[in-house]
Amino acid sequence: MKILTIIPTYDEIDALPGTVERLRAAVPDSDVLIVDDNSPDGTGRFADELSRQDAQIHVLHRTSKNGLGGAYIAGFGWGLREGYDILVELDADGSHQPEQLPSLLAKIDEADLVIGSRWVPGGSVVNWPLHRVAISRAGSLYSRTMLGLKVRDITAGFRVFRRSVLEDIDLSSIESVGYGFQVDMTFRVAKMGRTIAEVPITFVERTQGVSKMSSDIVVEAMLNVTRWGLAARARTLKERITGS
Ligand SMILES: Nc1nc2c(ncn2[C@@H]2O[C@H](COP(=O)(O)OP(=O)(O)OP(=O)(O)O)[C@@H](O)[C@H]2O)c(=O)[nH]1
Ligand SMILES: [Mg+2]
Repeated sequence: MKILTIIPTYDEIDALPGTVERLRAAVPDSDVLIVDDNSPDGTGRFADELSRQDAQIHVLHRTSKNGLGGAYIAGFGWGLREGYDILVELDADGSHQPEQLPSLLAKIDEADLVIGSRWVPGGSVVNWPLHRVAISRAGSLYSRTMLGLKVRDITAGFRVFRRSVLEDIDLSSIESVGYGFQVDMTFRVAKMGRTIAEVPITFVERTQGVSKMSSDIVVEAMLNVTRWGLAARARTLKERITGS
């Protein structure tokens, strides 16, 4: 099984070295793809340096900051073309601990998508203020209810996909940039009837660099979830009325 871990970066020069080193030690079989959006702090040049020193590290440069969703879609495209079987999403900022990746990978035999979850028994968050916990839990609960999903941590960004599930999703039709991207992917995988498993993780708030989370990203996710949820309900109602 060929594994690729995709790490999107925007101004992560302080955090990226530790994350990559830990990942290479924790899962030596996984190749790494850093997707950098022309970070002003030189993260892209640093990533090139890493890739010169280690044949398993690759870099994809994009011209400007275009959101986490766009970075992952570009990374998935690259990974599928290069023939990887398993594609992993991992933040650069240390929130997702590479040492926990083996427990996610262990579940991919049984599921098409494995989510590293903060909100299943055994999962937790370190160093989050109460309001971040509240936003994340409320966001997951709202999305779960609106979209009829069973997943507890829908916005989570520590994930493992089988290539076949990514091949079956029309990645070019995904517009969301922030958390909405993770929700959108979860919804699509579930609608396709594919299996989703959640594995508990300890999510550690970043101690280096600057968060790219913004209220725009939360609002985008909420509006999209509402739109998708209502559209799904309208479709069900129409099917009931027309009997088709
Ligand atoms: N390539 C690329 N990467 C991005 C972009 N926005 C965020 N990222 C990366 O995506 C990962 C998650 O971003 P964060 O800023 O940590 O967002 P977050 O985890 O929602 O917010 P915090 O909880 O505050 O850390 C990090 O590795 C970022 O560098 C972007 O526009 N382009
Ligand atoms: Mg983060």
